[in-house]
Amino acid sequence: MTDVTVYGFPVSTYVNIVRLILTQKGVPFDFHNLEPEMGGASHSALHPFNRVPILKHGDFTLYETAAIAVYVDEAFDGPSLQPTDARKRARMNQWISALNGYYYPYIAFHLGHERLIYPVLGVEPDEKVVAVALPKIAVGLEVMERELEHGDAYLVGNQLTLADFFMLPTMTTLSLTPEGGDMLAAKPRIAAWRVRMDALPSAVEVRAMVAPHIGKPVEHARSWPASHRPRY
Ligand SMILES: N[C@@H](CCC(=O)N[C@@H](CS)C(=O)NCC(=O)O)C(=O)O
Repeated sequence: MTDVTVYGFPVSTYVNIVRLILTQKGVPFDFHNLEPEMGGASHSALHPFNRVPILKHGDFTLYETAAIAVYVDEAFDGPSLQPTDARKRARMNQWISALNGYYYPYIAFHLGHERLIYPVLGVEPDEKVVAVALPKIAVGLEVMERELEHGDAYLVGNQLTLADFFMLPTMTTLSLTPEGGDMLAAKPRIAAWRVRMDALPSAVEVRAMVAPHIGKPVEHARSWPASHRPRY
């Protein structure tokens, strides 16, 4: 019995950030698969911008992953995933903002859609979108590799923080694309960080939730070439 529900579609990068953080905190939750409702009235009632995830905790409903992540960390027991030191917390928030602004858009939204989501739906990939994304992704990977050069276990020193959980699903998506696999092969520190992250019991548990849905059509994405695809 739990009073926490995550709403979203199963392969969503942002949904999986929230599932990872809840699992890491030891918070039991139900998952409501919104796939058949995406874009409809019941979805809009939960998220006025028609995105996922949405978190319900009792009578409290919240959208936007950064807000949900901090709420979960602060509202529930379990080891804190936010540093107490102001500069380290700022660094964590820098990573979260960078994920939202630079990593997720080029890796998941552009490359991931063209290579992983559209082909399964029989939609021809737009190679121009891929070509524009790749150099942007290369910059992001160089930044991350450099930051990990200090020998720290995680993105903000040796404390596992929300930042690591924000980055993990996007890096996993990248690794599933042929271009991403090649780019990551040349980044040993990111590889070591991924091995560490993937071995966390929370990551193992969430991977098992997602696995049955990998490679299956995301039906509501049929409208994305018209609504979401960048035009160059
Ligand atoms: N700013 C939002 C972004 C969430 C987002 O873009 N989610 C994607 C899935 S990873 C989504 O809802 N896509 C559905 C759609 O656009 O139809 C957040 O941080 O939660």
